[in-house]
Order: sequence, then structure tokens, then C-alpha cells
Amino acid sequence: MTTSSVPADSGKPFNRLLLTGAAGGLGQIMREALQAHANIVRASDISPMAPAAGDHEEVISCNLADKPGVLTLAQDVDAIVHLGGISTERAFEEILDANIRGTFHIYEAARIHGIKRVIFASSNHVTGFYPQDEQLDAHSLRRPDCYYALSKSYGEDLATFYFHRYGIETVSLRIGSAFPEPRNLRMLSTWLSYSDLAHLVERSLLTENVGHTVVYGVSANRDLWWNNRYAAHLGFNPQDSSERFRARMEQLPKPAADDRSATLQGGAFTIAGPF
Ligand code: NAI
Ligand code: 15L
Repeated sequence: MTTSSVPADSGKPFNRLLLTGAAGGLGQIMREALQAHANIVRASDISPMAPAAGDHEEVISCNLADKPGVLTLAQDVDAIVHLGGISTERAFEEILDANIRGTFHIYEAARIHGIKRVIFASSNHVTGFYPQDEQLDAHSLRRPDCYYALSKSYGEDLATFYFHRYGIETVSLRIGSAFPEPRNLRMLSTWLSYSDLAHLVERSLLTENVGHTVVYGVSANRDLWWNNRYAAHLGFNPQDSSERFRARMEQLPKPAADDRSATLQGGAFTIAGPF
């Protein structure tokens, strides 16, 4: 691994940030957005990534299931934005390696290297088995809707444990649906714009004394299922709304009347698999 030699006198709040999942849909957005907050962004993934654009980037291939690899990956970083892992429902064994072991390795790396802040990409699917007409907040009991969601739920438990045991702070982002545009009727409620995502990650990195904060990552959509009252200290103030896509989404074919998944917050994830 070659490390960059950018000086730490730029006035940016971090010298080096580690970004996992950098080849993914959100990773590519955050690789760019994190440049504003750190002298050096260390981008990592198991999949191919664009090469480092200059001294302000480092690109390191790493499998999150490889503990020694993750410990090396996290050397000399000031905070971790952990987006890497399987992002949909899959066989348990795949989820186990990438998400459960992988996130454990991230926290072990934070402990060993004295890294004090993790931003963890959790998911709305940790509460996916609630009906769509119920409003939730961070104190609602989790109802994970698949193995993928169980791995995110475990990630949130790791965050709580590592805070109380070792003082490592985490903001767990229960991301709704972060895509360029909503893709269906459900996403009119769950959509998170890329710009609001970048703002949420910024607030999660810069807010002091977050302990373990759980926040739903969702834009200012009309019909919200989630209330962020317990994350008000982050100052997350989303600016986008899915409303401009409503007419188009309402033209799409409607789900069958007996499709239970269409009434649950987790949507199709509640019936995915088994694999
Ligand atoms: P994505 O699937 O596009 O990106 C995930 C990245 O993780 C991929 O580039 C993949 O190569 C990498 N990865 C998978 N297994 C790995 C391993 N064993 N070692 C290292 N890297 C590995 O997903 P996306 O949409 O960018 O999501 C990013 C994160 O946010 C994920 O953790 C996902 O679960 C979470 N999230 C995303 C939502 C969304 O709407 N995009 C909603 C809720 C959560
Ligand atoms: C997620 O957790 C997935 O990573 C993403 O691909 C979307 O499907 C999203 O949830 C969603 O609920 O729409």
C-alpha cells in the first residue's frame, strides 16, 4: 500500500478518511463528496475502482471478510465511512462474510487503531416488517425483514457495543432508497437524494458527541414513515423531495391487491429468497 503525502494543513476537519464500498452506487458519490472534508480519501472495495485522481486519494482493494486486510486498510485514518458489503438480500453465507464479519472487522480496526468515529450504512430494512401506515422513530423496536436486514441490525448492535465498551462513536444511517430518482410508488416515501445523502454524511462526521445515533436517511418527502426526532442534534435538514416524481410513479402498474409486501415498509425485501 502506498500512502499519500498530502500535508495536514489544509484546514479540512480530517486528514484521512476511509471509505468502504467505494465502487458502489453510493460509494462513487461519497468518494467525490468526502474530498471536502479530508486531505486524503482512502477509497476501498473488493470490486474494481477508478484509479486515484491525485495525491488526495488512495485506492486500496480489500475484502471486508479478510480481517488482517481490514486492519491494514484502516491504518492512519481518522474516521470511517463504511458503505461496503452486500446491499440486497442474498444467501446467508454471503451476508455473513461481507456484512457480519466485515462490519465486525471494521470495528476491530477502529478499536486497534484508536479511530473514534464510524459512519455505518445501515438500512431502512431493519424495520422493514412494519406496515406502511405506521410512523417509526429510532426507538421503535427493530423488525428486520431479511438476512441482509439482520446483518444491518447486527451492525447497529456492534455500534452500540463499541461505543459503551470503547467510546467509539457511530452514526447509523438507516438509508431509505438512495438512487438518482425514485423507482416505484414505495420510493416516494423512502427516497433519499444523493445531495441529501452527502449532507447527512457530512453532519454525521462533523457533529460532536453523537454516541451511537440512529437516523433514517430520507429526503423531505411528502408521506414520510420515519421521524428523526432522536437525531435532531445532527442538524440533518434534507432539501429534496420525491414529489416532483409523483405523477410518473403513479403511472406505473399497481401491485396486486393480495400482495402483502406492498403494504409493508420493506416492500419486496420482505418476500425475497430463500436462496
Ligand atoms: P452497492 O451494492 O452499489 O455497493 C456496495 C459495495 O460494497 C460494492 O461496490 C461491492 O463491491 C462492495 N462489497 C461487497 N462485498 C464486499 C466485500 N466482501 N468486501 C469489500 N467490498 C464489498 O450498494 P450501494 O447502493 O452503494 O449502498 C451502499 C451501502 O448503503 C450498502 O451497505 C447498502 O447496504 C447501504 N444502503 C443502501 C441503500 C440504497 O438505497 N442505495 C439503502 C439502504 C442501505
Ligand atoms: C436497501 O437497503 C438496499 O441497499 C437498496 O438497494 C434499496 O433497495 C433500498 O434498501 C430500499 O429499501 O429501497
